[in-house]
Amino acid sequence: SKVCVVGMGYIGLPTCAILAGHGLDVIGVDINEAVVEKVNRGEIHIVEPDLDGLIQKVVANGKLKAFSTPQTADAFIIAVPTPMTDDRKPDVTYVHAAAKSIAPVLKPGDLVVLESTSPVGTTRAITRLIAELRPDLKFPVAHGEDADVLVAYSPERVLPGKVLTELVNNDRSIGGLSRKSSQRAAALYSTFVLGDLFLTSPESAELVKLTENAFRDVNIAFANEIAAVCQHLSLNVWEVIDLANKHPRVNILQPSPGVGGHCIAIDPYFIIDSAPDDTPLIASARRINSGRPHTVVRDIKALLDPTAKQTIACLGLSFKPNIDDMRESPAVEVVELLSEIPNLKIIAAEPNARGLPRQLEGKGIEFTDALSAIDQADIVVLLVDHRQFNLIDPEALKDKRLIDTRGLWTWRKARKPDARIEGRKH
Ligand code: SAJ
Repeated sequence: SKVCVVGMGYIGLPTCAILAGHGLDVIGVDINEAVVEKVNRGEIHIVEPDLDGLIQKVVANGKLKAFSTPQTADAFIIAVPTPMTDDRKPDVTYVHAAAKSIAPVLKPGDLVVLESTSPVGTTRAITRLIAELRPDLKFPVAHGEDADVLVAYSPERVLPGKVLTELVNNDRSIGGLSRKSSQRAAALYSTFVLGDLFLTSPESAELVKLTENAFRDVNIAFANEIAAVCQHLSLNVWEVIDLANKHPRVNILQPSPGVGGHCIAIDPYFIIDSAPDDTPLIASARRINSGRPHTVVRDIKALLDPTAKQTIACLGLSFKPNIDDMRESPAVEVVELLSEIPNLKIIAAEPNARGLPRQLEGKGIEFTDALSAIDQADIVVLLVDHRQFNLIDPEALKDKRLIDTRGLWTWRKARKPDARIEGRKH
């Protein structure tokens, strides 16, 4: 059977690769011509381990072909971005546009699956949108089990950096607009998913996805709140959390200079927008996490001598360790805030990138490798716990004032060997 994947980004492209790798004929669609051309040459435009080889193979054997508009197929997967507007509301423009773009090529028996993270109600809304454009077809919004086009929501939940393994191994929720819709979607996913498939309603599946990311945000906010408490009491938060986590039913996440990326810092707002009066905890977690870059800058300012010219080394710019993605990165926000401080020379290092991200350009910030940044600096701030930074010789940091926002040097490497008495179960 033939599958048409609309959107060849961080989710769509790996999905194309996996489907085609399992022998299905795949049509990849993207409105960006450059992406279409690149994929048709067997190349990729995103960074994801092992994806390049797989795309090269499935383009070479003719299983994946890219186009700039949807083509006839038996199943359609929509995987386009759902960004947030400036007033923190979900922007479903791309999802609506993608849905409209497939309407002309739909035929009886086809399946449409929305995978994009979406506010509750989106799957039903786009089905109505398509139904208006195709009055000749029966959709499950008006015709239930008698519909001749099937529609479902099934969110992606893969971790960037592990997309190819998580696409296959993670369980999935599948919310069909009818029972037949869920079953058809399950049949499609079972061609490559080894995890379990759980059938539910589209609205529940939509909220499930948002809930997963809000859960992580709230839990990171908890760790960040404990970090603030520890700072107030002059205690080491890394030690406190580490020891609390020895409890069999406690599993606290790690404090950080903030929460970045395109999902966890955004999806909670989609829940808040749906039920503003019922989400004080989720809203408060967002405030805690988005205030973290300012806390780091406040701590740095406290170390500065306002009368002298000083140099600060900022280590790491990506939004989490061992990736190159600097979108919505709290590390970038910290550096941006620092660039407003007079008399402070900033040297940034990001071992996974070749230079500064656009929003840091033209601000007099130098970009170099970690060791030479440290060498020139009075103050060193660790913003991302990249594995390269773990290998830095403590000697190099000896005479520096340090701010370790990830606990890499101040706890993970400084754990006292005599602070543990092994129990007899070992
Ligand atoms: N972070 C902390 N402390 C922690 C863990 C993470 O501050 O203990 C920060 C990271 O530094 C980073 C941010 O949170 O800035 C997000 O990183 P992440 O690794 O937690 O998650 P993402 O954004 O890469 O991917 C998430 C995943 N969701 C969950 O784990 C619930 C992934 O499974 C989703 O598919 C993805 O969002 C998505 O696309 O929605």
